[in-house]
Amino acid sequence: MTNHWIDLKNSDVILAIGCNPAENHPVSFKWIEKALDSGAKLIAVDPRYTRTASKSDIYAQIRPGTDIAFLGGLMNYALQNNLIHEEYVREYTNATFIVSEQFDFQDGMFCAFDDQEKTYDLKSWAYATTGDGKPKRDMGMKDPKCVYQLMKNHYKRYDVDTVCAITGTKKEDYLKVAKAYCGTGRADKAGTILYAMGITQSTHGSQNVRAVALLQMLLGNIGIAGGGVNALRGESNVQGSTDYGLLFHILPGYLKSPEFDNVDLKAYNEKWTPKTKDPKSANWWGNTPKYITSLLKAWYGENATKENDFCYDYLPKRSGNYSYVKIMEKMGKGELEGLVCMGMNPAVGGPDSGKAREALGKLKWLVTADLWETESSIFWKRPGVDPKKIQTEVFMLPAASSIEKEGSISNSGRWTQWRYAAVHPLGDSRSDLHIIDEFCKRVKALYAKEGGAFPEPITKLSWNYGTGHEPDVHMVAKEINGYFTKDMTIVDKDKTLEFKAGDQVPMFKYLQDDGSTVSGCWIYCGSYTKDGNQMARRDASDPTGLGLFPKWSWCWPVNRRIIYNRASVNPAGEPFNPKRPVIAWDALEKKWKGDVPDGPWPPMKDDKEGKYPFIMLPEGHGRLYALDMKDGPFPEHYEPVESPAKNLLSKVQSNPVVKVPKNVSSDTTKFPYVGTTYRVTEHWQAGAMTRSLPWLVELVPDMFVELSETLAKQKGIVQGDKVKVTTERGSIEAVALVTSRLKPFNVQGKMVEQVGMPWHFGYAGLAKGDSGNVLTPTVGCANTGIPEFKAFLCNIEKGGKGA
Ligand SMILES: Nc1nc2c(c(=O)[nH]1)N[C@H]1C(S)=C(S)[C@@H](COP(=O)(O)OP(=O)(O)OC[C@H]3O[C@@H](n4cnc5c(=O)[nH]c(N)nc54)[C@H](O)[C@@H]3O)O[C@H]1N2
Ligand SMILES: Nc1nc2c(c(=O)[nH]1)N[C@H]1C(S)=C(S)[C@@H](COP(=O)(O)OP(=O)(O)OC[C@H]3O[C@@H](n4cnc5c(=O)[nH]c(N)nc54)[C@H](O)[C@@H]3O)O[C@H]1N2
Ligand SMILES: [Mo]
Repeated sequence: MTNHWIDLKNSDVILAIGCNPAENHPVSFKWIEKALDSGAKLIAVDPRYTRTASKSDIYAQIRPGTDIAFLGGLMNYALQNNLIHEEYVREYTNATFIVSEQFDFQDGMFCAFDDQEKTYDLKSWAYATTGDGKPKRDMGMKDPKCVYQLMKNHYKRYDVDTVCAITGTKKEDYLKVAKAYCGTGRADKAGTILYAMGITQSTHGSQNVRAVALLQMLLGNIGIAGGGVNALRGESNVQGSTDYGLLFHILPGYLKSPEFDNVDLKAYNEKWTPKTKDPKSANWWGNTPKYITSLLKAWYGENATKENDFCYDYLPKRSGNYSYVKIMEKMGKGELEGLVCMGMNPAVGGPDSGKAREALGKLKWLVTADLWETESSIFWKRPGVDPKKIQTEVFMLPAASSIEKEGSISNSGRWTQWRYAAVHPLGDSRSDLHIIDEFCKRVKALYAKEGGAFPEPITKLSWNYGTGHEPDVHMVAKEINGYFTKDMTIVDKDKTLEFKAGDQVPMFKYLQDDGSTVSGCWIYCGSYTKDGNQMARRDASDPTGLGLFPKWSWCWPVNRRIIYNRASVNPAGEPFNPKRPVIAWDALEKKWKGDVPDGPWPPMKDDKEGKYPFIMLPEGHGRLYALDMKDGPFPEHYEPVESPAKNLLSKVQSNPVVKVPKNVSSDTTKFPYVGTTYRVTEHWQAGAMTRSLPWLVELVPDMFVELSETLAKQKGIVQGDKVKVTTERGSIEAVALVTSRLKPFNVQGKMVEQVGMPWHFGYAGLAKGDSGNVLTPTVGCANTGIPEFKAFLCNIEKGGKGA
């Protein structure tokens, strides 16, 4: 989230699109209700009439996978009806930037596409530059090649009738949404967009998120109280896990993981340190060398020296895609020997789970660290297989649950809160930290004894978290924050600061690229300082009244509660909305008041020291037009890979950059219905956590599928019937739930039915049932690889699998 949970109370209009907070983030709903109590409007955009929809002022039904059309239409509405926040757009976004002559868009395709490789040449989308290397701009936004005009032209095609023919939304509902939401383009109104899996789980998921950001920028809604682009993060601490680099393409703190041709630290820094010629751009990623060096010092300690490139050689280099889908593909081909699954259940959670279960059987060994026996740990005795034919050796490590261990946890609003163990771990179960610590120590000892092809990345690791039975979680947290490795004097403006070797670094602006600082995750620098563990703070004072609670826990970066907050003020530093100021420039004291500003510099208007507000981009301006998305600078509507409809906007049916596997089918005679998967309050994820608890099992005991009254009638299905649902991947059996919450979509004049289902079931635990993911396709987003779980084609028949 750019903002945070409590900030929802400051919104005038809340647009929940592709998320169902009432069921999946129930605590957040308290803040939505607070906003509603103060007169805010809630809009729910969802294929199903959900519990969130039931509390909304406006509900708009949308066909799965068509959010770019929906959001693009809203952008068009705002642009055509002069509802944008013009000053914000002109000053803070790249609307005024002029794009290179080469850029072009024709009938669904951007320029420079390689049909063989299915990739675009991203360089063809660059900005046009002036003689001194700065981007060319037209502050009047009239130049036909400026981003504003290109954008206006692009979304002109997204008129209300076309949009509704694509999304299946009723025109009157769509117009209500457009009017209410685009009304937040005024300086004194705040609109927030909440999104989650209905937006991301798509072959154009990242472009869906971009569309959300574009609309928010046009309306001047980023950086302000009650605004923002707000992803409702899923599992507790999923925010923390991405912050710490759990994904293959990033290291802790969103540093890029090295690519194969980043041959040494110099080459890495060259590639990943953006440059700018504009003195008004803070270009914060310009600090990359400091953060990567401090990270290497955290990992390799005294072994990391300037002479040996701080052990950069020990980092793995990537030359392809190592996302979940690719790992499973490799596993299926027998190319992986072993797999460690810590708190993960791929036999149920991943797409095409029939294939995933087979793939697990190709492993020599599998380790699961979990609270429960899961479908993954007993995949070898799943229904329909002969355990004797599966050779995989499975080790189950009992893990301690969240309430049995101490440590930090980061919520969607980037607040990192310290928690204490409430009870001792049950039986022989151990914390994940303990398990990893043991793994590491033992593997290190093995490499030290036996050597190997390249043992140094392991043997040279600096690994010391105390001598107790449990590793010391405070030592880990202090290392993440970072400390000085030698005595230092730092001059910061008018202050001279003295630090001793071993002192905690107070904030990331003091991190260095010469080995004199250690920091395990630069964005968390400031979380554990000489003043102690900031994450454990519990002071409930709220001086601004906006719910920022600056002394409650700690939030990255530098305890800034609303990021990009310099965009909440005009170029002179005055809040756009004086009633809800996040920050304001005090010209007498020459400093910002309110939230921690996005950098200490004076307002942008200041000729000498002023800076643009979007400090993480080299050009300092929010990108209405992106330079680095694999599938285009503007989000463009494409159909999901399996779709009942032809793309109405161009001849390009689905995302051209996505490679499509064999086992997908858009044969609507075989698979006439749109299938979609989602969560229910009573169950959690792949189900290990809830299908073993008798109380929850009693509430929702069976795998079910939901269908409309019209489809039920057509198929002769009644409530409680056994039904069989089939896709190109496989079939499942479930109990029918006939409901008026699901309605067919009007797709270009033809009614298309939907079949909805949870994905929480499997063959382990107390409540057993077929898994929704037997049906879903292994095809993912062009930029992230997240699978298209929300839109596929299926058939439904009365009777179980035997039918
Ligand atoms: N009780 C409970 N709570 C949970 C979880 C759980 O399993 N159980 N899981 C947690 C996790 S890890 C996550 S990631 C979050 C996910 O939270 P959400 O994203 O809210 O979860 P979903 O129910 O998967 O999807 C949200 C909504 O998107 C709708 N949808 C489907 N396709 C589309 C589409 O194309 N466009 C739009 N606009 N909407 C669409 C679905 O009908 C659904 O109502 O929930 C977290 N909270
Ligand atoms: N069809 C479909 N599939 C989906 C989705 C969807 O919307 N539709 N959503 C996707 C999403 S958003 C997600 S996040 C994934 C989730 O997929 P998974 O992560 O595979 O599913 P979980 O059930 O959350 O698995 C977490 C496991 O961790 C264990 N666990 C809990 N606490 C701890 C702990 O402290 N330590 C350890 N070691 N283990 C612990 C639990 O018992 C559980 O078995 O599924 C994805 N799959
Ligand atoms: Mo998730």
